[in-house]
Amino acid sequence: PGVRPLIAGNWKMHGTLAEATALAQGVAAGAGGAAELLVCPSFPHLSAVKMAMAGSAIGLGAQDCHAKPKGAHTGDVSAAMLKDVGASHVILGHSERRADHGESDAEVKAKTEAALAEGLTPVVCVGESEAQRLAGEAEAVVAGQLGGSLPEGFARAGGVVAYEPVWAIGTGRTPTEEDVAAMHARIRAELVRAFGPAGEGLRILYGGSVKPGNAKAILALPHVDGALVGGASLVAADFLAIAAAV
Ligand code: G2H
Repeated sequence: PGVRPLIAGNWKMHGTLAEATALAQGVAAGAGGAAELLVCPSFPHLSAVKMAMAGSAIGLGAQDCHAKPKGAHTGDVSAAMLKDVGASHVILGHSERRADHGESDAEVKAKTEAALAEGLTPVVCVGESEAQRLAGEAEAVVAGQLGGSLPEGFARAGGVVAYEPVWAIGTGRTPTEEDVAAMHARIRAELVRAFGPAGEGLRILYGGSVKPGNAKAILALPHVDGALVGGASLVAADFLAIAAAV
């Protein structure tokens, strides 16, 4: 209550330019309601998606940025470049990047600082592996990731945290409602500990196999201020159904 929910679509490495454009048009055509909407296409599709959503209030996010403002970094993209093509947000430290590219908390923190310096809103992802959950370490792991990944200016800039248990990503499995609620309460406590009262107003998204069928129950939980949606965000009607479950 008090925090406007954010429903973010993480399109990952999917689709053609034509498909991304059509998806953006479909989302824009059906947008409305209580939630703020954000879509995060791959880099080559950002500009076209921005144009396809022109006139809508839907935010545009990227899925990564480099920690440095510019330079000899072949294949990388700076926060300034994202800002320049109209992005408002950037997802950082997604578990797929932590796994595929070995991104550490320190690197995620540096990237988050770069995003903040450009006025982009970071969506910083954290989450435990299945082995860590089974070992009873989930909350400690996530608290450690938050401590290592969130820079000082994060709260001032209205940064977003996404809790994505790695074992729930793209698997169709989700934690129990109790486990989601407990983790989000812990994340809230960590944010307040780190940032004081400003931590109360920051959005904490849940991500991992969110679908139209489970969105309502998840979004009703305390300290769940929205969702980061992967697979289901690739179908405009499903993404909009999740947004309507807020
Ligand atoms: C988790 C999520 C979006 P999915 O990565 O970030 O993907 O909804 O496909 O589990």
